[in-house]
Amino acid sequence: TVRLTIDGQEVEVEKGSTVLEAARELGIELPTLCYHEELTLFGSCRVCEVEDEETGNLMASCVTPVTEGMKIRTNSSKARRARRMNVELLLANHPNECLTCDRNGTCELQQIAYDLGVHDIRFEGDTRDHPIDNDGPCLERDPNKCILCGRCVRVCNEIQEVAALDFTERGFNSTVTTAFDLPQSEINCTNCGQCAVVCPVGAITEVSEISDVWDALEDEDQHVVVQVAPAIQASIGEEFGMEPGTIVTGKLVTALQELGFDKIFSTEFTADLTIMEEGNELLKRIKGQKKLPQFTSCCPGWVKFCEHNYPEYLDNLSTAKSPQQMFSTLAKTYYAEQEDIDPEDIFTVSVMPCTAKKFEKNREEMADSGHQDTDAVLTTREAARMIKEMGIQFHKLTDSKYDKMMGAHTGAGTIFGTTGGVMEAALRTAYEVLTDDELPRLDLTEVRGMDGIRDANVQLNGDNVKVAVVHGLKNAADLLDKIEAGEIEYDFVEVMACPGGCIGGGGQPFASTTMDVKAKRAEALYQTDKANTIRKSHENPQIIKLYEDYLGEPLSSDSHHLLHTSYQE
Ligand code: HC0
Ligand code: SF4
Repeated sequence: TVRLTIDGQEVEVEKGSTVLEAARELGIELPTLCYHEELTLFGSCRVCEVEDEETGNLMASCVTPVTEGMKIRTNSSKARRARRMNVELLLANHPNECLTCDRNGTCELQQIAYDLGVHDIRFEGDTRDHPIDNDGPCLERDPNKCILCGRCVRVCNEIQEVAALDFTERGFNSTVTTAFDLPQSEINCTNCGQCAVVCPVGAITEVSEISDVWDALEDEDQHVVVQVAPAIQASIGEEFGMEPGTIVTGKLVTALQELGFDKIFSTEFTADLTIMEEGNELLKRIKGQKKLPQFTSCCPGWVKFCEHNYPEYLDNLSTAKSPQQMFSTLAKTYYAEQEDIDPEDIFTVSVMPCTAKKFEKNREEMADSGHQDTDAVLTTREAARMIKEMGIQFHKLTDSKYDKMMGAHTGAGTIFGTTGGVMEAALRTAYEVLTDDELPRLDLTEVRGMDGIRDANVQLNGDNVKVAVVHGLKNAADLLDKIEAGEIEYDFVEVMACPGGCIGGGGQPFASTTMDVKAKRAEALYQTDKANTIRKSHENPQIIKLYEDYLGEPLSSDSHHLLHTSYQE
């Protein structure tokens, strides 16, 4: 360990720690912009500068390693002036659009400028005039707002191993962009949105579909149906000042009623349906009819990653559509028929923790109902914004329940929202379908947790089934490479593009990109599962009824037509 003094207080930290970490150990908060605890150190923004008491030198605390006997002052006037000046320099060529910026109120630069008391900007900088990239359905990139902190570049390289973004040019012309400056929608970007989540300012945001949804809600001829993804209930409360992991399912349903949706349903319903289809597909593959391992296919970021980088594994992807897409197809077929509504008049909205779901809905295969199945996708942030726009006092709302039929769900559907949840849900059902016995233990803790790659052996009717769970695309790539090299072998693998699974999705509240926040959201979903009286997908009474009344059985020809899809190299 190393001992040092910060602002007169002694602290002992591990060798190799940084001054920033030592300061945080003492509860001293320093402003940061380029720093992110899940990413490598960068040290470009210098808003975390502190002063060495002995030499009077300034240093960026986030990249300076501690040394024995060091004496640091974080709040000397020299350090404070330096930090303020660095922020002024950033602001000197930053567009003055705070009031209309998507990140107004959640922008880290805005907050730091306020906290450091930046009142006037002494430098006159030229503003930049780069074109905005909003070609695709998911993400919008405004390089003029970019402060070159490199968090997006690092998350895309280090966590996702996609490397879609990088710095180009130098000095004033320096910017972050794609190879050949192509639109982000035309490259290998998976639309995962992790770059947007870590961006401290408004340089990368989702493409908003809020106005499409308002239009539909105001159109009296449209029957507007909304589905809410499992992860939303554990995170949207944060947008209204609640603690991460506060479950707000009932309040959210009430809020969506107040917004004017005609029916409020849950994606957990079709998560249960996915298990029925995907689980039976797995059993079929294990009986030797198709390729193993089977990979889950519900995460559109992962699907696109596989299409781009591992096309030789496309036959291993489950053909089951994601719950979002199964839901929308059924809303315009099964539900339309049951309720006697012309599917032409149904507008389907989903509230998703994800930016890639906006891409998924636009895939040309996603029209099995005879119409585009999903009409609009709102991220958690967009849904919260609509609730705020209506002036709804979210925390004061009473609880309501999802509408019947496509709102019925089990605990298995709920845990889909966290890494490992799809696997656990699938195993609960596969076990009982195969063995005809009741599962001795419902909490399959082997596949829980936040480790990047987890695996387990499960006994299914005398067969040893090897399963694995990965989250974060770099972890997925590592696993695939090992499979390819013959180093490991699995029967069933769950892949989620975002660290933590959907609870850490690219559409989630900004304030919380750290693993401990994600762990709290995950824990909340597990608790919700535990509190449900029905915890296995095949016991969902509405799913049983759906098969009886409409689909026949899992993998029937109707199921194939409506609930399964194909992939593109
Ligand atoms: Fe997910 Fe989903 S669990 S991808 O993580 O499968 O986005 O929450 O809605 O579709 O159900 C996201 C979350 C979903 C889907 C479900 C799956
Ligand atoms: Fe990289 Fe994901 Fe951002 Fe695309 S959306 S640039 S893959 S981090």
